[in-house]
Amino acid sequence: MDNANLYSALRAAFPADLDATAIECADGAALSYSWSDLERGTAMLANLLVSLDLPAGSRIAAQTEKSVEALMLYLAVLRAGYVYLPLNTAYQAAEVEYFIGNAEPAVVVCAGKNFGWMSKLAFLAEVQYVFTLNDDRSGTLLDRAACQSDQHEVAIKAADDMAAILYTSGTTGRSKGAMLSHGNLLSNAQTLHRLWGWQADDVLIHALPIFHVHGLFVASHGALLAGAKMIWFAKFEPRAVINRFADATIFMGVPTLYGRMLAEGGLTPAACQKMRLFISGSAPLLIETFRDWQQRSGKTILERYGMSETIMLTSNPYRALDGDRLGGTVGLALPGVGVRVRDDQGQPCATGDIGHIEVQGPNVFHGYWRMPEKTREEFTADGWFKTGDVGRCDANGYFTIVGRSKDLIISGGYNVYPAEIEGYINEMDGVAESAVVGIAHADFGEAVVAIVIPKPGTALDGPAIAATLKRQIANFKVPKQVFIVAELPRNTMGKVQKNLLREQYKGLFA
Ligand code: MCA
Ligand code: AMP
Repeated sequence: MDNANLYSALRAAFPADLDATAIECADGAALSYSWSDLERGTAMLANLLVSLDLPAGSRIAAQTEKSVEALMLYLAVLRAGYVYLPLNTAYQAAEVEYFIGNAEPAVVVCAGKNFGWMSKLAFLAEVQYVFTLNDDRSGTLLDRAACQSDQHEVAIKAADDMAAILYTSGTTGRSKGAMLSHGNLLSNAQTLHRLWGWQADDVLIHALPIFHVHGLFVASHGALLAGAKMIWFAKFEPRAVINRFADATIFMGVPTLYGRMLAEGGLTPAACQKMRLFISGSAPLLIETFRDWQQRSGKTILERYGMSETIMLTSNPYRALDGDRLGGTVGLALPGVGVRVRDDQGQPCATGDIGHIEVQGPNVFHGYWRMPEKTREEFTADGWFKTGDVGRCDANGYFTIVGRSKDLIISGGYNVYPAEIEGYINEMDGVAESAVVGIAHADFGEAVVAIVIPKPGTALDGPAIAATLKRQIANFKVPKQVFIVAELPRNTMGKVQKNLLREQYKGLFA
C-alpha cells in the first residue's frame, strides 16, 4: 500500500548525502542541522508521541517561538500520523483558551515562560500532556524525546487524512479551524515545486513565522521537497537578511518585509545577483513596492495568492516564456486549481468584470473543524469554495484582487477580524458601541483603528482602551489608534458605513 503521509514524500526528497546541511541558523549561535539530524530528531519526537498512546486523529497544539526544533515537532506530528495545530506566539491566554477548548488537543507544547497559565487552562480542558519547548533547545519536550529511539517507521496515512488544523478568524463568530489533509499539502507543494523550478542546489532564506501557511507550508515544504538548504532566521531582520542574499537563491516574504528591506541601504543588484526568486504574498503588494524592488535589486518579485483554507491558488509566472510577472496582479491559476469570478447571483463574470473569487482543486481544505454548517455555507452548490475575496480576471488569465467581501484587515500579513476586536471593546465599561476598520499604513499595509462611542454621560480615553486591549489580545490586533466620537455614520438601514470611516481616517498613517 502506498503511504500518502506527507512526511514520506518529504523524506524521499532528502539528498543522498544525509550529512549535508539542511538548515543553517542565521541568528544567535552558529548552529546547523544536517538532513540526518532532521530525520533522527523527528523520529525521536515521533516516537515520544507514539509512546503516549494517543487516540487516532489526536491534535497536537504548539505555541512556541520559531526554532528548528519547533519545525521538527511539526514534521514529527506528520510522521506519527497525528494532526498539527500551530498557534501564533502573540496569542494571549483568552485566545489560546478558545483554540484549546475547540480543538481539544491531546498534547500542548508551549514556551517554558508560558507553562504556568498554559498548563492551567490545558488541564482544565482535559488535555493529557503539556510539554515545554524553548528557543534555546531546552524544555521537557526534548528532554523526554532524548531517551527515544532515532528510528521510526512513518505512520501510514491516506491522502484524505487530516494533517493540520489552521485557525482562521470568523467574520461574525469565533475562529474556525480549517482542516487540511496530507493530500492537500502534498499536491500544493508538488505543484509549486514544479512551477517555481525548485532545485536541490537552491538555498531558501526562511525569515517568516512557522505558525501560518506561508512560513510553515509554502516556504518549508518548498525547501524540504527539493532537498534544498534553508538559512533560518528566527526573527526577520532586514539588514541581516540582505547580507545573506549573496549565499541564497530564494526568498519569501509578506509585503511588510519587502518594504522594510527597501528602507535599508544595502539593497543593490550586486547584493541580489545570486538570488533567482523573490516571492511575495499573504497581503496585497503595492505597485510602488514592486517597482522600487525591481529598480533597487534588479529582480522582479513574483506575487502569488492563497488562503489558509486552500494553501496556494494563483501565481505570477516563474519562467519568462510563460508570461510576464505583472505587478498589482496575483497571476494565473495554479495548474490543477480552478479559479473563477462570479457575480452576486452566482453567474460567471465577463472577462475583466469584478466579482467573487471561487476556487476548486486538490488543495482545497476538507471543511471547518466541527462546523459542518459553516463549511456548507462557504461552498457553492457545485462544490467551489467561496474565498471572500473580490477580484477580476483579464483576457490572459491574470487575476487581480480588488477587495474583500469579508470584513477582514490584513496587517503586516496577519489577519484581524474587526468583529472580534469590536466585541472586546463593546464589553468595556462606558462603551456604547464601536467600529474597527483597516487604514492604509506605510509599514503594515493596513493598520487597525477603532472608533468608539461612549454611553451617555461617560468619558472614555482612547489610549486607555488600547492599553486594556493590549493585556487581552495578540499585540498585532491592538488598534494603533482609538478615537472617541459622538456617533458613527449609518446608512438608511441603520448599518455602520465603514467605507465612510475608512475615507475619513485614510491619511492617518500617511
Ligand atoms: C508586529 N506588530 C504589528 C505586526 N507585527 N502590528 C501590526 N501588524 C503586524 N503584523 C507590532 C507589535 O504589536 C508591536 O507593537 C511591535 O509591532 C513590535 O512587535 P514585533 O513582534 O517585534 O514586530 P516585528 O518583529 O517587527 O514583526 C513585524 C513582522 C511580523 C516581521 C512584519 O508581523 C511578521 O512576521 N509578519 C508576517 C506574518 C505572516 O507570516 N503571515 C503569513 C500568513 P507594540 O510595541 O506596540 O506592542 S499566511 C497567509 O496569509 C496566507 C495563506 C498566504 O497567502 O500566505
Ligand atoms: P489567511 O486567512 O491568513 O489564510 O489569509 C488569506 C487571505 O489573505 C486571502 O483571502 C486574501 O484576502 C489575502 N491574500 C493572500 N495573498 C494575497 C495577495 N497576494 N494579494 C492580496 N491578498 C492576499
